[in-house]
Amino acid sequence: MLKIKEISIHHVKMKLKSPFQSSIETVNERESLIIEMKDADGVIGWGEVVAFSSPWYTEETIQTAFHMLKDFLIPIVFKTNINHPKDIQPYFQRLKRNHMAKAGLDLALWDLYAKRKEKSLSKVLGGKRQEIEAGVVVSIESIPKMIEKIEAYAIEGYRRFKVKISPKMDHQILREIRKHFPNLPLMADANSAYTLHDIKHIQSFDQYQLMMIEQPLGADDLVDHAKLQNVIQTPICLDESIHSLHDVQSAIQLNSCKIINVKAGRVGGLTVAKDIHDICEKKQIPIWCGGMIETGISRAHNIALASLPNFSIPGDISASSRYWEGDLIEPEVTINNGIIKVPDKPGIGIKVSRKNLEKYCLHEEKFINS
Ligand code: OSB
Ligand code: MG
Repeated sequence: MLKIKEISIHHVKMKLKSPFQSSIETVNERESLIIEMKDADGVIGWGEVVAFSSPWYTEETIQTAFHMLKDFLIPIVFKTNINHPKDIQPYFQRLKRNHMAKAGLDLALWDLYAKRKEKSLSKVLGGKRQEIEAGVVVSIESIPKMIEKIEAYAIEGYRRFKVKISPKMDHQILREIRKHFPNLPLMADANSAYTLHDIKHIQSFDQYQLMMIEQPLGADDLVDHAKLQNVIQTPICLDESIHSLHDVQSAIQLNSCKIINVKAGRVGGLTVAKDIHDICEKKQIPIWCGGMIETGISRAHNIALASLPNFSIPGDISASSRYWEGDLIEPEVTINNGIIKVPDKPGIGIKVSRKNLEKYCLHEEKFINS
C-alpha cells in the first residue's frame, strides 16, 4: 500500500525565454504548482498542475487548483487506501472536472508507485519505446521570426513542427512556411479561433498538405467538428474538446476528428490518459502527446506517456531549453538528432533540482497526514 505522509505544493513562476502567443492568449511567465508527495519511508513522487494564471485554455487557474487541492483533493488522498494510482479515480470522479488539479496528484502517485516498484514510469505504464521523436511548437510572431525559428529547430533535428495560427495570420504564415520548407512535417493549431462560418476558408488550408489542423472550432463543438471534417481533407485533431474517455468515445462516434492530442493534465492524469490510449489503439485513432509549456517535471511524465505504442505521431515534447533558461530538473531534457531518450531509472527517472525549485518558488504549503 502507498502510505502518503506528506504533500507539499510548491507554487513557482518561471519566465519564458520569449513570449508564447496563440490565437487567444500570450504567455510571458509560467506559474505552476509542483506537487511533492512523500510516503512513510521517505520516498518522493513528483507531479505538476499545468493550469495557467487565467482561465483561457480551460476553466481552471492556478488559484482554483490550489483551492481544490487544499480543501478537497489532498484530504481524499490522505484518507484513501491506495495500492495502485488508479485506486484514487472513483473518489476523484465524485468531484466534477478540475482535471488539472487532480492530475497533479495523479502524476505524483504514479511517480511514487513506480519508484516503490523500482521500475521506470514508462515501464509501469506499459511503454514500449526507449526513445521518442521530439516535436516543437512555434507561436505567433512576425513571419520572418517564425521562419527563422523553424529553420533553427530543423537544424536541431525536430521531427514535427506545429505553428499557431489565428484568423488574422493564417494563410500568410502557412504560405510563407511552405515556400521555404515544402516538405516540412507541419501542422497548425488554431485554439478554437474559427466557426462553421469559416468552412470555405478552412477548406482552403488543404493546399498546404498539413499533417493535421488542431482544434479549429470551439471546445464544445463536437458536432460542428464532424461537419467540418466531412468537407476537408486535412485531418482534424482535437485538443480542448477532449477532457475524458467519454469525450473520446463521442468524438470517435461522431467522426469529429481523425487524431487526438492527449494531455495528462487536461484529462485528469495518467490513469485516464492511458485509458484513452488503449481505446484509441483499439479504434485505430492515432494519438500524440500534447504540451502545456510545462516544467521538466510534467515534461518527464509526458516522455513516459509518449513511450506507449499508440503515441505514433511526434508530440509537443521539446527540450527544456525550448522554454527555460534553467529547468526544475537535472539533467534537463535534451534532444539529439530529434530524439529524446526515455529514462530507465525508477519513476520519472530524472532528479528534481531543489536549487531551482527554491529559486522560482513564490510560496510553499505543506500538508501532513496525521
Ligand atoms: O493548444 O496545444 C495547445 C501550450 C499551452 C496551452 C495550450 C497549447 C500549448 C501549445 C504548446 O501548443 C505546447 C508546448 O510546447 O508545451
Ligand atoms: Mg492545442
